[in-house]
Amino acid sequence: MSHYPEARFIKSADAPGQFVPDTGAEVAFAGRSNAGKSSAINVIVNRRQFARTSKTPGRTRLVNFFSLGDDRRLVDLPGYGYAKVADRMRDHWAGLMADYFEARQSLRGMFLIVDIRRLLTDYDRQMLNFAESVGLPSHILLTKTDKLKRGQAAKALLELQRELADTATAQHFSALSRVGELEARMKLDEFLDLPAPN
Ligand SMILES: Nc1nc2c(ncn2[C@@H]2O[C@H](COP(=O)(O)OP(=O)(O)O)[C@@H](O)[C@H]2O)c(=O)[nH]1
Ligand SMILES: [Mg+2]
Repeated sequence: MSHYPEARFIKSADAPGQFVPDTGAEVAFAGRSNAGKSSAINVIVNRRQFARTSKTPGRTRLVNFFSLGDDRRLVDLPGYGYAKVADRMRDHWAGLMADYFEARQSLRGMFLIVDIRRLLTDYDRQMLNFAESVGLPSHILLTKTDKLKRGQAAKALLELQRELADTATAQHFSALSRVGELEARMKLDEFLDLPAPN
């Protein structure tokens, strides 16, 4: 049984005019391509194939809105990170992200999905900056922890937490072993329950 039984895809947007009405509360999910964002969303919502794992042509470049019921939303943000993204595409992406973070009154926080073997990339730092610039809390899922030995995984999390200091919280996660599933869901609910910033 899903923790969000009413979860459903609403729509994809390529420009602010296509965003869904800005009411209620939403949490944005960001992550470099292939970090494991779609897999993490599927585990948190507890539905196989909810946010399609890997490449749904087109969708990966769009802002995808999902309803969680009760005017609460999960928003799957476009990632980049393939070496050869054209400058023009990257500019469009940066503009769309800036518009999204500045426009959304209903935005309560960001989940950033990071591959534990890669740690923070320039993309991740940009996303943390977007959230911080509009005063939003960020939470990092250090995913694919199943790929590392326990000691290595613990060390990676500690190093990340030291680097982040107060800018974000972080936890271990694995879509494969489902490590961190409950913690992630609790954090998502916590963000969705935050009051609107003034
Ligand atoms: N071992 C392992 N593989 C994962 C995990 N999460 C995702 N993957 C794999 O990583 C690849 C990219 O995952 P996907 O969710 O599509 O990444 P996205 O591009 O960020 O949405 C796929 O082959 C997944 O099966 C995880 O926690 N553990
Ligand atoms: Mg994906």
